[in-house]
Amino acid sequence: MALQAAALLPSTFSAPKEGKTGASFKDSSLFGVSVSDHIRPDFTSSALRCKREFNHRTGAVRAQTTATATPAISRSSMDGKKTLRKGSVVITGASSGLGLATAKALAETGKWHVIMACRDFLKAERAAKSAGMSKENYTIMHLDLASLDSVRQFVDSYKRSGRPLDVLVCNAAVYQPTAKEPSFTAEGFELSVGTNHLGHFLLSRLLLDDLKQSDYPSKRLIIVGSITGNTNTLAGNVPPKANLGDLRGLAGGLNGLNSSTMIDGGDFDGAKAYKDSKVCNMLTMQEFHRCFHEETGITFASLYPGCIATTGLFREHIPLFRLLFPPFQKYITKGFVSEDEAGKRLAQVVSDPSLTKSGVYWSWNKASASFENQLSQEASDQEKARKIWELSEKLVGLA
Ligand code: NDP
Ligand code: PMR
Repeated sequence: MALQAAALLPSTFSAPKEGKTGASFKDSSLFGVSVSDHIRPDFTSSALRCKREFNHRTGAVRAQTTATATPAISRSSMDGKKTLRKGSVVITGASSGLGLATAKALAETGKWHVIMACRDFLKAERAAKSAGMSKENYTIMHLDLASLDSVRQFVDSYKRSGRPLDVLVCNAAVYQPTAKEPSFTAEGFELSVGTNHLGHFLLSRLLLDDLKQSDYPSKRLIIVGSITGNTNTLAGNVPPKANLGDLRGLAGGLNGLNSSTMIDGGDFDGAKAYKDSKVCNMLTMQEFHRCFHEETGITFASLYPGCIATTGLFREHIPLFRLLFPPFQKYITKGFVSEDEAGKRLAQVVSDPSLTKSGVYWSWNKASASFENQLSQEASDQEKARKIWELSEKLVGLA
């Protein structure tokens, strides 16, 4: 399959300029400002989607006044030193691969409590143990992104737990490259887009207010993207290419009954559905940024962590692919990164004080330095982002 794909590659690619960092590390939102408490916006309501204009009219931005049981920064009465409480970070799909490596990297610092939001509780518990994570640094909570009821239940339990939410990482994903027929989420959406995009869309929307309430110095919503959704790269030009078309399949509910299972309305293709879902992830991050960064101070970011060719993502691929993919990425494309290294990269996007710029798609160069990458035309199309947002709101029951 890999060789077939190579033969189909077009000859003109413009890969992103690695190593050139266009990143501006200045960001006024590091010490968060947020909307006045008396105007508590309902972030789940479609009518109040872009509240920036609302703020401009009312001038309602002022310093955060939300009372929390344990303020993020407190001054010790003994020596007057400022101390920062542990950050609370929710990571979806933390039972393996990138999510687990990130959970481990953050837990090891002792500065983070990681909420591992996983569909398989036992698997997550075993994974945390074998990664050597200490009990006091993590909590496992059940979340099945392929069920919107489960997403809502997770959000309810999280809110009831009374924990602050400082960072949310939308990491979980499924990839079905060999599926001949589509499979579906509990609500009947094609599984890859249903899980990777729609499940995360509902989760982030329902938790946005909790992030806003956080008094942590830098609060963030991170949605993991990928190079394979970006057709301005070599990897993104390996067929089947991501293409959301006019969104007719998404508008029809991706159910394979009265609509196509594919966003663009085409025939089912599991590999394309995954890549399309990654484009949705990257567009959603940008729409969040446009609508909510200014008024909430939340940093919205996406990233391509490198090719982590050994993870469970390829579990449904043919055995020959699983055998050849890691050496191919290591020695031919040189895009390979270990799970550990990728986990450190995502942990950086979670906690590094220099990565607070919002609306950015982060990548890393060969020296493992982060840089702001360029998204493909489709993955940065504002009009498409807005339409996907509106259609997704309808599908998940927010509009
Ligand atoms: P893994 O398969 O190792 O991890 C995926 C995680 O998602 C698993 O923990 C899995 O749970 C979880 N998951 C799947 N379905 C659901 C669901 N319905 N509800 C809750 N959790 C679910 O793959 P990776 O670590 O590689 O992937 C992590 C992220 O990295 C994805 O967003 C992927 O797109 C992205 N990425 C990966 C790259 C790579 O080269 N591997 C490259 C670029 C981006 P379980 O353990 O129960 O199966
Ligand atoms: Mg790809 C610099 C070149 C590069 C990089 C960084 C990746 C990453 N890949 C590259 C090139 C190529 N790949 C080339 C030239 C080929 C044809 C031989 C090729 C093939 C290929 C296949 C068949 N690559 C793949 C597949 C998959 O099934 C993976 C996929 O698309 O999953 C959706 C994949 C990937 N290549 C990558 C990365 C990161 C993946 C995993 C995709 C992801 O997680 O988004």
